[in-house]
Amino acid sequence: MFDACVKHPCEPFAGFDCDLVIRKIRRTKSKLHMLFLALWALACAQAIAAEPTPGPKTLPAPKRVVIPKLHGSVKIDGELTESVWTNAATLQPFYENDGSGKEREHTELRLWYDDTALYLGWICRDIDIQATFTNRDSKFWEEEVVEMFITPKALDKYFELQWNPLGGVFDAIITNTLDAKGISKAFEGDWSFTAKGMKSAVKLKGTPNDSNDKDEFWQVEVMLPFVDLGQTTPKAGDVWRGNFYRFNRTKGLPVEQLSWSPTLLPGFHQPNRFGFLEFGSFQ
Ligand SMILES: [Ca+2]
Ligand SMILES: [Ca+2]
Ligand SMILES: [Ca+2]
Repeated sequence: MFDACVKHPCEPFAGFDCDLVIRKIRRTKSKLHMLFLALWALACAQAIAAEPTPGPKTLPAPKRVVIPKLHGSVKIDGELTESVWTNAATLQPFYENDGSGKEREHTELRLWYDDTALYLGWICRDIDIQATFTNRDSKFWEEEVVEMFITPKALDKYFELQWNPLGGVFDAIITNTLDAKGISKAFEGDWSFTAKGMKSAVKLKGTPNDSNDKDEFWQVEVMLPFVDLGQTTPKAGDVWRGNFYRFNRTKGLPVEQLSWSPTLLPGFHQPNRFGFLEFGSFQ
């Protein structure tokens, strides 16, 4: 509308200062434009502020795995060479826990169980292995570590177990306070818990804490008796909740906070986002 007037001369309006009218119209147009932009920015800001934090139920479903029940003896020495490992469930690859992408290197976790225990076989490709802690219940997540969070039932109370490249072990029972949407508000750990019957061993190829050369991998073999978790052997079809995580560091690059089933919420301690661990039948 304004452009139409500007394009056409103002002859019918003799006595008017046509240029002045056009300048006023342009100023008015400019002010309206600014006002429109300001209102639009305000509306956008309000929309962003009003956008609710996504609840666990609005996010993609967590992953699910069937853990096979197998029979086979293993020597817990860090070597995953026993034939039973080839029939285990395999979880791979791992992803950034915030959903921002796939891991830089490669993580693989093998899982199976028998009448007495759950078995985990971790294989972590790693060109720069970084670990110095060895004491039980060290803050391994400040270096490099793989972790399992697992619960047979309640989501606000679960076990946290960790293994690092030097054979270090962390075990605790976590109590997590969840809000109405099921998002973690706060959590605390009872580090005095000890998985007394658990056995684990590491095999490593590389030179930890020397970033000038290129390492290859570290792996962990774990046998965790169900009795350590206060449980009897699960029946086929039982479903527990759990997730598997890894902290990976590489000199000069951001720390990777990896998970099998990304929580897509802040942090690893989001039990409503744990995966579904179904115990399978005997194979
Ligand atoms: Ca072995
Ligand atoms: Ca402990
Ligand atoms: Ca590393």
